[in-house]
Amino acid sequence: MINKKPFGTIIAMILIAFTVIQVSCNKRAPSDLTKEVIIPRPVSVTASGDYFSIDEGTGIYVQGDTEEEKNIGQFMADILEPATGLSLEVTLTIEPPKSGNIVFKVSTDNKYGNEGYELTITEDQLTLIANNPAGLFRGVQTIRQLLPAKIEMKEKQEGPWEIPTGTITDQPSYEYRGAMLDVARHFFSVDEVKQYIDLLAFYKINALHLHLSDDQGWRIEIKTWPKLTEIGGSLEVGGGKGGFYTQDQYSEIVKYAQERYIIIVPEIDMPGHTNAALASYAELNCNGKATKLYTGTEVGFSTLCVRKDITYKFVDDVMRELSAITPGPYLHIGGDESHVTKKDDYIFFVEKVQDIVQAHGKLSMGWDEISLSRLKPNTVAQYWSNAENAGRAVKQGAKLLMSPAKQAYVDMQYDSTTTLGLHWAGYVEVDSAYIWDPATMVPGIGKENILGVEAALWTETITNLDELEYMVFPRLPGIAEVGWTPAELRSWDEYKVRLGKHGERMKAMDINFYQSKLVQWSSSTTK
Ligand code: TNX
Repeated sequence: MINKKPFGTIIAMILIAFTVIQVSCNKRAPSDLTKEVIIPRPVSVTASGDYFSIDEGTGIYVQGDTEEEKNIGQFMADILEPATGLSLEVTLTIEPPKSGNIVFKVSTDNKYGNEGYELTITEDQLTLIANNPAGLFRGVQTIRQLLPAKIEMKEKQEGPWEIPTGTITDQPSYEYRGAMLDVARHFFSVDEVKQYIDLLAFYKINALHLHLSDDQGWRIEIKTWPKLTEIGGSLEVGGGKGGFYTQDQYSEIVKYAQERYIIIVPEIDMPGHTNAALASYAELNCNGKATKLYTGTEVGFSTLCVRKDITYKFVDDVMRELSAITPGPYLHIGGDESHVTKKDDYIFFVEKVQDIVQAHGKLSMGWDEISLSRLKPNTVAQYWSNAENAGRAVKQGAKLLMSPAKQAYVDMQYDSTTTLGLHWAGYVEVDSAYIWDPATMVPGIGKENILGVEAALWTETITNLDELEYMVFPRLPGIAEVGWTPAELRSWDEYKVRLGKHGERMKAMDINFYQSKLVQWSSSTTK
């Protein structure tokens, strides 16, 4: 017999079935903190299977003793606000907070080093501990990456805003993790530089090296030599308008970077790469005649007049003014590709300039060629291609900053189809920028001789932020990981999967990145 149920009963049964399915779907799967995608990869992660949620009731309690730590709490609240629509209250306190909150603590036990941190996440509380504000700031970047990718979007998104529970203990392998931006070949505005700084901070980079002068442009106001920017700052590659930073604008960049625990390393490239200065002041030339401004892309044709006294008055004025507005320890003196400077002159010049830098209380940094000269004990040589130069620097007791062109020059094209960039050092695909170890790069030079790593963006072909992002992403996150994560925790096969998932986050951040075929991008990433 066919059991004829009334229509109403059938509807009721369907509704019950739906509810049962919904309830079982809503039941959260246990979380796994070890599976979260974090770049650079943290040193140690353990999972405990629950979730901590950020909602209207969450506050940020900062158990530090200064406004500085409170500002980091506020930085985090500001980052979370657009997508969550929540304005988390930040409180400086010594009281233990009620459950459900985020706690920042500064610990004095020196366990985490300058920039290390520990994150302990339970269902009730998220605790971030570090020895220094810089460590808290780095930890905040990890927290960002533990939330869903849409946390980075500018418009309000649907929650929930959950973070898997467990513990992360983390600190950098190398003390210096930098990015160089050439603002001389093409000028980048204060606002563009700030946007770049925000991206660098996200990957725990701690130094922005600004290449402030070259043949095609002088980009920093020097009050005692005003024509440097009036004339030397007026053009750029291709004949465009150029530009420069006033000292106040430069200070604004320094402050913005400082708030993100990033130092600015200003570079004045000398004695070669100086046509913009030579065109601005006739007296800097050996023949007393100003050169013409240059907007091409050749290198190695210019030199300061090394045996003239005025040259050192010039260098002294520039370095004095720069050191006064640069709180970071380094002044970069360039020193690369001085092809028309006699070798003896070059050596004489680099030695004198190191003295000047030291007299202004700073340490010299220079491209690896500077090792032809006697180096001061604290001078840093930036390795870009010549192992012999690197070896000579280390023998003199100098440390190396590693920017090998075949790995860390992010102005190199990805492959033969890339339209931006150059390829004199070869093509640098995303894997090449990741698969290298600073400590085994140059025979005979180990980790103890290395200050850190730096991704360099020369801008002969790069004219705006969109193009910058395309060249820098996703190679910079890889180089950031080379500098942060111990070599034994790095493998391309594991990283490429992580990067593929991270694509969604770069997309949420509106980064114009290169979708390399070597990486399987998660489906919501691809256009
Ligand atoms: C070499 S590497 C240079 C720069 C160019 C760059 C282009 C180095 C220290 N100097 O002047 O812009 O190649 O990739």
